[in-house]
Amino acid sequence: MLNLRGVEIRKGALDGPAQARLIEALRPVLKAAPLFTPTMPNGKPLSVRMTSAGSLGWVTDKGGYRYQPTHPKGMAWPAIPPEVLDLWHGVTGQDRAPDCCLINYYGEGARMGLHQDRDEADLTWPVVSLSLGDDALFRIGNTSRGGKTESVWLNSGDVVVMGGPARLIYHGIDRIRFGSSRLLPKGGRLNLTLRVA
Ligand code: AKG
Repeated sequence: MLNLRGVEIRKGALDGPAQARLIEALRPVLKAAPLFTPTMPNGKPLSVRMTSAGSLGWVTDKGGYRYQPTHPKGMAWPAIPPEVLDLWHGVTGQDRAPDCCLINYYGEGARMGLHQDRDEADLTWPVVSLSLGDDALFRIGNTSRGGKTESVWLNSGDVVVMGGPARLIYHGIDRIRFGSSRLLPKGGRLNLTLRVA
C-alpha cells in the first residue's frame, strides 16, 4: 500500500476476475441510469461522463454541485451492486452502506481538474474510489488550494481511500492512457467513487 499525503493507494486491491465481475455487475446499472455529460455551474461541460447508483447521486449543472435522489432524466438511481458494497464494507470495516456510488467514465482525452469532495454533510466517512480500465494519472495536492502536488499512476483494480486528515485533500486526474487496458470493450476508464453523503 502506498500512502501519499495521507491518501491510501491500495495497488492491485482487486484482481482481474474481480474486476471483470464488477464490470458485469455495472452493466445493468449503466443501462438503468445512462451516463450523461454534466456541466459546471458556469455551463461548461465536463470531459468525463457520469452517472450514479445508490439512494443519492451526485450531479452538477447550472444549479450547482449537489446530491439528489434522481437521475437528470427523472428516474431513481439504481441500487449499488453487492460487489461494490462488499468493497466499501471491506475497506471501511463498517456496516453502514454508502449513499452514493458515483460512476465516472473517462473516454479519450477526458480529465478531472483538482478539486475537493466537500458536498457531503458528514465528512467523518472516508471516500473510497476504485479504478477500472485504462491507467490514469492521479494528482494529489493539499487540503487547501495551491502548493506543491504529487502524482501517481492508478491502474485497473487500484483502490484509493481519502479519509481522516486527507478527507478534504485536493485531487484530480490529469489524463488517462487511452487503450492501456482491455477491461472495457470500448476502452477508457471507469472510476467508482463511494461516499456517505
Ligand atoms: C471524483 O469523482 O471526485 C474524483 O475525484 C474521481 C477521481 C478518479 O477518477 O479517480
